[in-house]
Amino acid sequence: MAISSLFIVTPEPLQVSSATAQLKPVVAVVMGSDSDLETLQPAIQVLERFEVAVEVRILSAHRTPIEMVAFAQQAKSKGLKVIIAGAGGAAHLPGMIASLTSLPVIGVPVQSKALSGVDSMHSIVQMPGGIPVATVAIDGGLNAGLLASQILALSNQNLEEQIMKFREAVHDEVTAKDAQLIELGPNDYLTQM
Ligand code: RP5
Repeated sequence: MAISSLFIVTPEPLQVSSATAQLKPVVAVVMGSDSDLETLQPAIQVLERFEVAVEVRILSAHRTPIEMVAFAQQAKSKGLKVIIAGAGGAAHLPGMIASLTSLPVIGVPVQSKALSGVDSMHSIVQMPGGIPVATVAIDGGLNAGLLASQILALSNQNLEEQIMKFREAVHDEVTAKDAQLIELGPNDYLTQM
């Protein structure tokens, strides 16, 4: 087994069934720019892995505010349950969307060139009282997808079982690495990383 990290953990190959692709989306993954897509991709992939139907959009709080408002206002009536919103820099998108819907919004601060994403994180995490946004780590797309899944799993036992299976895979990956570290010792382990 190669030692390098398996994240995103894939004990089974990622397969999006055509049935999932046709389902009505319950999670939206929205981003301020296509340059954010790579950061959001782990969220999309883990949701698809759990067969959660996803809508993916580019909606900018600054560049396409009218489209962003329309999306947020219609989100609940369209059947969406959770919104993941990623943005970088002056990252107003998650907060603006949260102000226009009662759906839970998970913000993903995208690493910016100038300030390494600290600007994005502060913009997203420092919401004023009254309009919450749940904020994951800078570039924390995977955790955003997992958190959205956990929210949906409150009323979906099958999904909860899949999340627990995923956690088992995460656990097994670490214990396998631990065993290999014990066997090889740190110097040889490092050369194989
Ligand atoms: C934000 O500005 C986007 O979320 C993106 O992270 C950042 C830079 O956008 P581009 O200049 O790459 O389009 O609105």
